[in-house]
Amino acid sequence: MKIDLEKAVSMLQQAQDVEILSHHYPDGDTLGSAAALCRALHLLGKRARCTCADPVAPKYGFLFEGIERQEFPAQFIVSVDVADIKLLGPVLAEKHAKNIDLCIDHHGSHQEFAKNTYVDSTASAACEIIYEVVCRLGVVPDQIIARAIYTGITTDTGCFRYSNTTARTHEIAALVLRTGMNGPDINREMFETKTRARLEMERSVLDSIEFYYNDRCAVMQISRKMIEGSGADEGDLEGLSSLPRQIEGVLVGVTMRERKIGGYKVSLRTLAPVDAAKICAEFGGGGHNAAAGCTIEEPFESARDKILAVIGKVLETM
Ligand SMILES: [Mn+2]
Repeated sequence: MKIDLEKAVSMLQQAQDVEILSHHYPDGDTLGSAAALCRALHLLGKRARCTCADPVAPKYGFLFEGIERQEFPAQFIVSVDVADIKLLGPVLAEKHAKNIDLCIDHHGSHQEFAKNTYVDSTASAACEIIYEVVCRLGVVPDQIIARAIYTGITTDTGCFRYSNTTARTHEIAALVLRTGMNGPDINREMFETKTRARLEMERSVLDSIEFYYNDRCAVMQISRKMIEGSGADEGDLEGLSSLPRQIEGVLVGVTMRERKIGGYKVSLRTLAPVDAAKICAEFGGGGHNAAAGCTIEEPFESARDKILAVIGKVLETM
């Protein structure tokens, strides 16, 4: 059932022993949302903990500093920034197929799976919504909450550069910065500092880029061999998918990442009027207008050709 923000807040107000679920391949937004909400619930005297199928990359470790890890049987389960139950990862998706009480999300392509769903697709990040939730719960954000919210917003907006960035995005960023938290430090850590493994990844993925449709589409490959050869972890891979679209004239940037279990995780970054979510929907995926993803369980060449065929049809009309 779709609910409004007020109802979502009142459910959290009444909830006890809360488990907060993030999506797999966790990014700054799903982790920032979980950390901020968990901290707010602790400040209200409730028990709460964060759960994710994949380990938290070291660059996001600071989000959970100062948040005590609590063990208890969960009474209330809430997911944050999860557009589709599949995105919890296979194990958690099966475990929580029917028992998620509340879902808070900002993906326009959201596929309902929870008992109660609040989606605001105008929010640049789930963290924008979580900021509202925290305040409406009566919690004054401290620096732990503030930096978690800021991290989610800055990572989902590419440091306030993407088209999802609104006046509201900047307003919330300003409000959390007023706690005295250090924004520039977070942005340096998220966008400027790279590990050696990350640099090696960039070297090899840039080399893999191929152009199609009069250079309006660029396809980049991230193979298991590249990942293993560079020693990259999940955090080192994040944001690589924004590289193909940075090329002048490219309307569709495609990143094809080979999965451990075979097949490819495909990430699309597009410029208007190309709708990334619509293209990914053809393969059972989704996301936003400018950023979306799907999975194609085929070897590289056939997976690439399948996505290229759909992209070609879209570009043909432009
Ligand atoms: Mn998000």
